[in-house]
Amino acid sequence: MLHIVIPAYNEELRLPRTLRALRRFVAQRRSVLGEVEVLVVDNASTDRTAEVAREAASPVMPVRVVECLQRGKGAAVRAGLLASDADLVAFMDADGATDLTALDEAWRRFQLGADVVIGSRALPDSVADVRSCRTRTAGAAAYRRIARRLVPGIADTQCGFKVIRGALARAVAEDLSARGFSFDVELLVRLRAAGARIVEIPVTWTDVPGSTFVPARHGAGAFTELAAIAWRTRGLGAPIAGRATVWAREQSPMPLPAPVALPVALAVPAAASLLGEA
Ligand SMILES: Nc1nc2c(ncn2[C@@H]2O[C@H](COP(=O)(O)OP(=O)(O)O)[C@@H](O)[C@H]2O)c(=O)[nH]1
Ligand SMILES: [Mg+2]
Repeated sequence: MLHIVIPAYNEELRLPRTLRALRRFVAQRRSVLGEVEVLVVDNASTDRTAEVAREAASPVMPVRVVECLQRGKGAAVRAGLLASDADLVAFMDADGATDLTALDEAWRRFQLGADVVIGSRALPDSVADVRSCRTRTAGAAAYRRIARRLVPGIADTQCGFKVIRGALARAVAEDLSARGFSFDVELLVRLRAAGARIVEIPVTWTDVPGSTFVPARHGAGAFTELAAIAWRTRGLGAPIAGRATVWAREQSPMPLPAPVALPVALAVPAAASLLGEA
């Protein structure tokens, strides 16, 4: 069984189209994917997000609404992962930016032994129609440089499309503390530390207007959060050898201190120096 988590904050306009496309896709792939349920995580929306999600439910593709009162994409995805109980859990954005054929490729990679399959807009075969403003593009390049220090070898940590083996996703989600847009980096650091085999696949990605990421509002927070992640996960480092039992709760890393709220002026240089960038 596959659960697809969609974090959603005020997505009444973008979600219906995404759910329609997903339903068509799931109907075509039923024999391969088996049962598929969508978990829309309503992140304290003030619009009709929950209603439009429920309206999209069908026997082919049930839709469950999970409430998450704590704001932030990270908080929403975490709530969705913890609410799932499927063998495989995917998450993707409400805008449907990633072409759904990524699920076919992810499925194939799981058959070949992957534990985690992440979409990437930065591989030679990726097709990414990115139409960001200059501030976001420049910020994204700086962000990528720092993120790569935390998860070396991963070209695109921020693509909204990721699929994880269910038990692994739930074990790792328990420990996630990043609540904002940088949670992907913490997720990847922790998955790697758990010994998971992470495979990055090229995706076709279309820029969908109406992004909830506003550089002026979320940019600084994303960097601050990255610094906090670097600090919190500093002991995790190298993957644990072998992978048989690493997902058991008792083997999870030691408890970590509460999130550090650094002012951004300190956070970016701090992140850079923690990561050897300074
Ligand atoms: N900005 C924001 N997005 C959230 C929040 N909670 C969930 N989300 C969802 O996170 C996803 C972010 O994707 P999107 O807005 O397309 O951002 P982008 O793809 O990075 O430009 C969407 O599905 C949002 O609805 C939140 O508290 N704030
Ligand atoms: Mg988007």
